[in-house]
Amino acid sequence: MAKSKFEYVRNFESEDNLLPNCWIVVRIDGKGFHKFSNKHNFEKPNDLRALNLMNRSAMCVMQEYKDIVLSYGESDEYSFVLRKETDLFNRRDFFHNQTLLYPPSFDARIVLYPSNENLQDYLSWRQVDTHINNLYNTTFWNLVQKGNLTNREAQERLSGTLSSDKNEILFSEFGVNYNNEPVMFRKGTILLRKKITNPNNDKLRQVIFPLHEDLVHNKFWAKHSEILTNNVNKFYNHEYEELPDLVKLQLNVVSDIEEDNLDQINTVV
Ligand SMILES: Nc1nc2c(ncn2[C@@H]2O[C@H](COP(=O)(O)OP(=O)(O)O)[C@@H](O)[C@H]2O)c(=O)[nH]1
Ligand SMILES: [Mg+2]
Repeated sequence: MAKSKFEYVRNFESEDNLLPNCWIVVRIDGKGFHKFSNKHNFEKPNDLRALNLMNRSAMCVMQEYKDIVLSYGESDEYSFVLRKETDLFNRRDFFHNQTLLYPPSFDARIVLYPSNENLQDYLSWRQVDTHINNLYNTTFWNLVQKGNLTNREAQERLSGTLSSDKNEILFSEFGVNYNNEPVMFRKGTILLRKKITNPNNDKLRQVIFPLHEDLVHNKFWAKHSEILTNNVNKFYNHEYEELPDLVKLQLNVVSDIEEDNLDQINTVV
């Protein structure tokens, strides 16, 4: 094909490949969610509909991009961890400044973590952040909604308090034991690929499974050793009496994407 005189502008495209041999984390964060959640009457401090929608959307992202080994979500953010060997888009910086899920819109950043320890620390950082924010927000909204404080008064009341003080306020003033708050609010959501028995036909089936476990401690990484060792074929003996809705959704509603998935899995089993 003849080159036009305009062709030279291609030289302005700079290579922005990501370093090989590193974990790639893409974190998206809702744009202006403070306003968005107010305008859409989100429940305070946690809106179950919004969180479930975030989890469902992240599940779809994982169905589309098989190189995502783990996703972690809370509030208006989600982190997607791509396996070290991924060659997705030739490791080009494809998410930069690009909206992943909409509406609403999200900003995205990519961070590289060379060691397993770095990746574990990254996820621990996000989960500890979830804890700090959720304990604060739960106490704040109890003070406002049940304690009849204004937003400003609640903010002043909580200024300089420790976790133990907030637990105490919740318990002594509102009869709330923070540890009994829904675990999804306290720990966020971890999405992993797991092989389970499909109760519809007793066949093995790989699904994206939501967990709300503590990932700061080594126990999590030992229990879900496939994340770091890249082995997804182990059977997962989940401890739930009933499968989470997100899993049921995958077992009952077979979309085109999932049909692709099924083919792959049937050859593995
Ligand atoms: N009421 C409510 N608000 C939420 C929920 N999840 C996120 N938000 C709001 O979204 C904001 C997310 O924080 P951040 O990303 O720092 O703020 P942003 O720049 O406005 O998106 C929080 O401060 C809340 O105002 C929710 O479940 N319920
Ligand atoms: Mg945001």
